[in-house]
Amino acid sequence: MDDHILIDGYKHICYKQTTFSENEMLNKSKSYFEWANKRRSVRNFSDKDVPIEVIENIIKTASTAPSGANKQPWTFCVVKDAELKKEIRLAAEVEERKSYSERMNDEWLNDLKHLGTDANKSFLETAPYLIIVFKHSFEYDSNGKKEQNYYVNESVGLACGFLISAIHNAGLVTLTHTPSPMRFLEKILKRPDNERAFLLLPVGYQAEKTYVPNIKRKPLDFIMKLY
Ligand code: IYR
Repeated sequence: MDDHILIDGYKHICYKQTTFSENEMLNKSKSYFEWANKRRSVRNFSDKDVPIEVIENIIKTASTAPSGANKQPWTFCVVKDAELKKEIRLAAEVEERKSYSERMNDEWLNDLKHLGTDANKSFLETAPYLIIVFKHSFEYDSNGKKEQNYYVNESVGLACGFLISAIHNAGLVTLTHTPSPMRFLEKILKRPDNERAFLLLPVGYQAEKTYVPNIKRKPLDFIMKLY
């Protein structure tokens, strides 16, 4: 018999968060930060394969994120097929060429200079997997009637954060790629009309020799205000 109560007729199960001594908490929070601070966005991938079970675990982790009314308004499309990856790369590069030459203004292009990005997206073919995250603007119930979702961008953004962290935890790398507009992904992957492409993440091992820009994270004084 499980430990539960009814609140307004709805089952609530007993929840117990594991707690630590203050000393353990200090050590754990510090080492978690140090581990998180090692993560970098990487654009150079090895083509070495990764077991699909690892990708499945990463996606299950992403789906533990909180969401508006617990609607979990997301689909994670995993692309391993080489032909499909090529099709996505070609379509992304069409948009990216337009973005770099027409859509992004001088300030934006200038802000990106130190990252060394351009319209070439070869990583979309090299990485063993592409995870394309779709947000559900709304749902269809079993009768085809539309149902609302809530805080969809916040929810899916949180799930993507969990996803990126899980990828880092597995010793793999990724990059938040946002070829804009992203409607081509809905067409190529034949997604239903309640789904909108949100983020594209290539996932795999980093290439043997990888360099990343020497960026710095803002110090605590800049990002935290204690009241
Ligand atoms: N989506 C483009 C451009 C780009 C935009 C931002 I904001 C970045 O931080 C990095 C790149 C691309 O992926 O190249």
